[in-house]
Amino acid sequence: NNLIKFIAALPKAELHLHIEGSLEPELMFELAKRNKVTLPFPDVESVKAAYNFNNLQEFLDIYYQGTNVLKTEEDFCDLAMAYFYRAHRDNVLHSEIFFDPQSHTERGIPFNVVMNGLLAAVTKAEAELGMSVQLIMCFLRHLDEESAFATLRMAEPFLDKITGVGLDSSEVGNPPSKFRHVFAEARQKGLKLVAHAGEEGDASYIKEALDILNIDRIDHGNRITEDRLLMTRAARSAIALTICPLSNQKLQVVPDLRNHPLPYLLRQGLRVTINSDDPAYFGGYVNDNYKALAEYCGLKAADFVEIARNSFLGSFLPDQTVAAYL
Ligand code: ES4
Ligand code: ZN
Repeated sequence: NNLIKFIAALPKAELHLHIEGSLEPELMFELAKRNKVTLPFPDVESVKAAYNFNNLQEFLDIYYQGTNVLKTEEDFCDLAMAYFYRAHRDNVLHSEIFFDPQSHTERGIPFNVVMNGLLAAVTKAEAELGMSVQLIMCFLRHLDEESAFATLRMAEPFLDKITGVGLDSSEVGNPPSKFRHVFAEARQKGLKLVAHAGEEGDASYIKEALDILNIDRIDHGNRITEDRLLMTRAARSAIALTICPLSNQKLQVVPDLRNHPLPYLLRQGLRVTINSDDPAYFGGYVNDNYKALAEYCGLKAADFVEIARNSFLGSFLPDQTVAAYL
């Protein structure tokens, strides 16, 4: 109980959060009503009952379905504000949020609508809550590289407001190398690079993301434990891993949290962080994810201090700003 309070009071950064994955069923119904969209569920309870996933794909199918209620700038702003208020309550001082433009442009929502809505929320969160926020635009890896290039071109007018690009969606069968050219171009434009790797895919996906895409941070990366040399390399280069315990449990990546690799990775000197991924779908925001590691893996206050510190060290904030948080 003291540890729970300690976790709640720790200043932290969140580095792995899909804004579309923060869409709570209550807001989903409100937006469905506002936009006259018919949901395949009669009520909030039956939506929640459907959140039982055996793997990443089962989750993604329902996650993309949820995004159908998002239509206007106001919708995107409301979605993001709901997350910022919630994260602020968890003492999140800085957040780097993912968004999936292709899941919206593919269903006819203009790129600018997504951007303007999210940017309005970022401005509001910075002013009202004193949070800092950065945007990371993700490419959907189940789509082809040409579609990712088209998305990067649409982002051109907003590049000063986008910190980096990422890679998400169905991992197995869609290796990082599929996106080598578009990541190289994003790098040339001065963007930071991240990629989901080693969530369901094996350690070779992490190695490719580092060697071929030149990523600055690894999203998930749990399966790095399978490659000892890669683990040593990650520890030496102090590359951050954005680990999401409740996500791993809900998607059966780590069915029993008592077997979660995070404590081992921390002891091996890797820069691990704790994040919520898709909190509306996985049953908890960032503090709940910290708590899960306390409860199931016995992590202690000093471990959480290190992890919270890692969250700022692994962020894309300027060095001076990071130093002020440590
Ligand atoms: C995601 Cl947990 C996860 N993995 C891959 N892609 C995603 N998109 C949203 N959540
Ligand atoms: Zn994710």
